[in-house]
Amino acid sequence: MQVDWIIKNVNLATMQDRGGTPYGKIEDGLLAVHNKKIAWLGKRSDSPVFKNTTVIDGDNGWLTPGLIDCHTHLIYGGDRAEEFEKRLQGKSYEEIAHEGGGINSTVTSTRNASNEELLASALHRLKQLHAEGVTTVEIKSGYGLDLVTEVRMLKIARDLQNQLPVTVKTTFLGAHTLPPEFNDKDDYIDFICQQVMPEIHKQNLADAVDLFCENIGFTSAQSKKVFEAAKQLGLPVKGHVEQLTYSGGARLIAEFNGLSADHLEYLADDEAAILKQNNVVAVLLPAAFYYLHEKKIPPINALRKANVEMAVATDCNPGSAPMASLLLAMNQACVLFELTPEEALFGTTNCAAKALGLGEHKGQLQTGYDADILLWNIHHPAELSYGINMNKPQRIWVGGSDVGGDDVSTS
Ligand code: DI6
Ligand code: FE
Repeated sequence: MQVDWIIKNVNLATMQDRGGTPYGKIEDGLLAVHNKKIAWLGKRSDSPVFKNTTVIDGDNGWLTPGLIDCHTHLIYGGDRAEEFEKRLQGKSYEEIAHEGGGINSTVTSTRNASNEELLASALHRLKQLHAEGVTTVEIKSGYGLDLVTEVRMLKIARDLQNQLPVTVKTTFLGAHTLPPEFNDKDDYIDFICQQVMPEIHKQNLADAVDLFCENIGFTSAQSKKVFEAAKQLGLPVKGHVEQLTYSGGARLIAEFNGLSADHLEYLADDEAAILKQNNVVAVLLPAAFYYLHEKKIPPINALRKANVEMAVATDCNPGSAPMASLLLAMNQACVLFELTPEEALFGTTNCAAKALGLGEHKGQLQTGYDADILLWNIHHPAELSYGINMNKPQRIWVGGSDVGGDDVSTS
């Protein structure tokens, strides 16, 4: 068999669909890459003969799929450290939002920032994610809330893909909050549906449409209008729903066969089955829960029982989750939401790929899948959720190419 390279003396956490061994693990495995894809994987003792190929020694470490951060607001101007201080002096996230702070303070900073500034600060955060093994990232707009700035944000998101070896999926989040120049939420929804979304679609800047269905965001009737506009343009939908209160947004996403329902702290137990029936991935965002000091965790047992795919993401944003560490999100998912480390790793690989509509190409070590692969110097994959700032991948391959890692001395 002719391949570009193989790696042996390694254990594989394949993260293929569950039901088999934990983590889909294959000990003393071998993996072969050809033409940017995984060409073969299995037990070393079962492997075919690979002639004239580069052989890498995995030093008895573990291979996992490249990590996928399927929910971020990576691009924004300024920061909200002073708001963090106010919250610790007793003001709630909602109170700050009602006073014109919160998301709108970042909207002002983002509108005022140059493209270069926005790119540089987002690139810094993306480098942190990438150094931990993130090879695919979703990036939302939503801090422009006017046509010019939403377009700028999404163009910068697309451009980030040229700056680092990372796949970027973009999401239009026009329905994030009511911007200061509007008085009426319905008027604003009409504006984004009729003027902003079609233009963004025309320029091919968004892969999906998101919204904030919440008492400080938009009602489920307003959300429905946004989803209908997206559907007309053929764009898949997702949403920030049931985060701070119950709003019925998750049901709406299911009705539109959306990619994912994100946050879900206030999801009703019996709605888990509705998500499953409509193939909606539940995206858990424990960093926002942590920063906002929330009390109610998502109904994990109900989601588990209904076999809903659960993804885990950073939600990296300046207000409720100023955090650029997907491994820490996995740790928080375990400690705060009581996911198992295996579920957390499924959450940032297999399930995260499905949340982005990439389930056929990414998120698993599987023949024919993209060769986005990480090599970790660990004894067990649970270590990835267990340690805080203890692990970085030794080697990172994207589309089969070695793009670095923490230990280049093994090359
Ligand atoms: N929910 C979130 O977690 C982010 N947006 C949203 O709708 C937070 C946005 C922010 O506070 O800037
Ligand atoms: Fe978010």
